[in-house]
Amino acid sequence: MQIDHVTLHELRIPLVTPFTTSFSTQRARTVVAVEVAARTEAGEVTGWGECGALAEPVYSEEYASGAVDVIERFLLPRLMDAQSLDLLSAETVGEHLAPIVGHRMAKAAIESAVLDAQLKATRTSFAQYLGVTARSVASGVSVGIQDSIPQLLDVVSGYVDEGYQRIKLKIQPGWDTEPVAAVREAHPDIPLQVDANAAYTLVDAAHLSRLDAFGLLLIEQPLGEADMRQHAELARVMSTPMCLDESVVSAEGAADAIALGAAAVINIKPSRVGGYLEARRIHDVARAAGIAVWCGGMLETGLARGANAALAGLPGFTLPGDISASSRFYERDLTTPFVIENGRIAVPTFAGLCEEPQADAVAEFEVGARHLQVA
Ligand code: OSB
Ligand code: MG
Repeated sequence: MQIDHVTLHELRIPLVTPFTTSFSTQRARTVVAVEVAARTEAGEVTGWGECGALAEPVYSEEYASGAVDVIERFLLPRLMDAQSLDLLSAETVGEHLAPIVGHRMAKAAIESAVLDAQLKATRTSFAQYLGVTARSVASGVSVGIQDSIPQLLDVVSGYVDEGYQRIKLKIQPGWDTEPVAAVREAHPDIPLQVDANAAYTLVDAAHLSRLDAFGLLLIEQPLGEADMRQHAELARVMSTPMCLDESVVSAEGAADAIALGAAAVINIKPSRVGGYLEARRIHDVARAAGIAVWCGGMLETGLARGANAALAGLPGFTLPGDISASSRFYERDLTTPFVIENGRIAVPTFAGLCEEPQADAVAEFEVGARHLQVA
């Protein structure tokens, strides 16, 4: 494959409701989307890749405008060196970009765009590429921190009525045992889990253990990103299964977390770990170790939501993912919206990772674009 032209789109898409986590309140999603125009044996194709980085470095150290900078200054030049030797394919992107440290969400966006182009050129769906035969995956929803418990109960009931099969509550100090108790009381049988986004320390172990009373599927990332040993210690005092998100950014890290007893479950977010190919490797490592995984999200648009659904069709994804309908976050998506049907999201059958975004949607939400002639 030869890439002739790359466009870095910066979009700002309003959310249907603010999304509050322990680290921020978001009212809109800033999305960097990489568009590559490539020449392949099958002719000219366009590929798209979404960058998971948020506008601010609050979930991880990456942020949207930083991703634009590192893509333009450091990642694309590496790719172009590779393509001058005719070594470019989706499977080699990771190796070409490996000399640049970190910046996994930026790398994932490029790998996704190249993979999308490659699959479109060969008229292959992402599910076919992965060997996924599942036609749909269970849909879970991530519920942000609310202003009050009655409001939380309203929001959760709305999602239960829409058919979501699993509820994830964001928690933080001061918003944990009470909201969880209230939701559990209102929905005694709903699969329920919590996500703290690193808002606690090991000193809170006794307090967090009070969550054990609510029959949760798991507790996600209670402690800091670097606190692997402390997560292992907390896992020993809690009966709720320990799940890592922020702390696992590679297959090697997943192997370490499992060996240390820091993770009984892993949230696999393709963007966090550098792309779908590394996400697959983490799935393989976890499955071999008997560790459950599920597919997390970064408020993906239609450029990545379907690819997440396809990934979640792999057999190790035994828990419902944060793979909700487009309408969970967006009134208007960039592509045909993903819908929830009987609590499930369909695994896409179109070629590539995503549908080509609608030009008028891109125009509506675009706040900036960089056109890079690279050939
Ligand atoms: O920790 O899982 C998280 C969104 C942004 C950053 C971090 C997280 C989240 C979510 C939303 O929980 C998941 C989704 O996309 O539905
Ligand atoms: Mg999380």
